[in-house]
Amino acid sequence: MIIIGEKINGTIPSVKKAIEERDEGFIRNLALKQAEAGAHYLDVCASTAPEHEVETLIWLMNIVQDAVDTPLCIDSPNAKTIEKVFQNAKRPGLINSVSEEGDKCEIIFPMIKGTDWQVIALTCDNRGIPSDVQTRVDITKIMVEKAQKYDITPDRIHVDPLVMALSADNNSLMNFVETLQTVKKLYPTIKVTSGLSNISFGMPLRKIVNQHFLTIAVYAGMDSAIMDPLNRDMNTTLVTAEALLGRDKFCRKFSNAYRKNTIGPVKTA
Ligand code: THG
Repeated sequence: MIIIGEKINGTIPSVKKAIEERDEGFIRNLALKQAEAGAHYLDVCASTAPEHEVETLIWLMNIVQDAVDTPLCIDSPNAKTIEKVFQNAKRPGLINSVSEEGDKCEIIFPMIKGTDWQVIALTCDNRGIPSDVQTRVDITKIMVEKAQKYDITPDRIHVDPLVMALSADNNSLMNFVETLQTVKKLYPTIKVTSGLSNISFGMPLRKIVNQHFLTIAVYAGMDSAIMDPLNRDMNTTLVTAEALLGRDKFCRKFSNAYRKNTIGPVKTA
């Protein structure tokens, strides 16, 4: 599983405060801890008013890149913002995200043409987030074909089917699985990603629901996850699911994680 660490996000109250106070140490610590926990990319999301977004993102990017070598996942709803901060990235990472809304693909795809950058592609368009599988697949096809014009191959695209809250849509998880299977049949090398927390919105015991969602998504073949790599219970779920599915030779990762005391009940000396 490719882990995209989600902790540097201005929607989290403590991070919002650190951004407002320009507390470099707080952000730096989140970068170090997530990298140490095994994150492959570090999401950076300013979530500030649009007029401060570019400046805030560059500030976040500089702190993270000063602290760790882990590539960034540049997270903004605004493609123009991503375009403005892109040059500040020291190494190729992930763009989060494009979709069929407005001219996002037309801004982002030429920008990453001929680079090693990858991109998260949300399956929504000017009509919003589809509730059915077919529209999600249709939107994916349009984005993959647009990407192809810039020599961006499907293996550089992480499709995010935008999982709805289960409490609002009973078919949410099954639609995610079916979208994943259909787009992978069409494009065998494409990647599928998801945040882990939308599924449980409006439900009690959210973390439990999120953990079980992860198990099913791993089984279905999800390639990357936008998650909290510091969440011990979530890590336990991930490492266990991968071992059970035969994706952890000799259960080595599982054993090492246990030995390093990063999974299972916290052991106190
Ligand atoms: N898809 C894509 N990008 C995304 C999302 C997505 N970016 C934003 C969001 N969804 C993913 N990021 C977060 C960041 C923080 C939290 C949830 C999603 C969050 N964090 C709590 C915290 O850190 O305090 C608790 C985390 C925990 O322990 O589980 O709630 O869907 N493409």
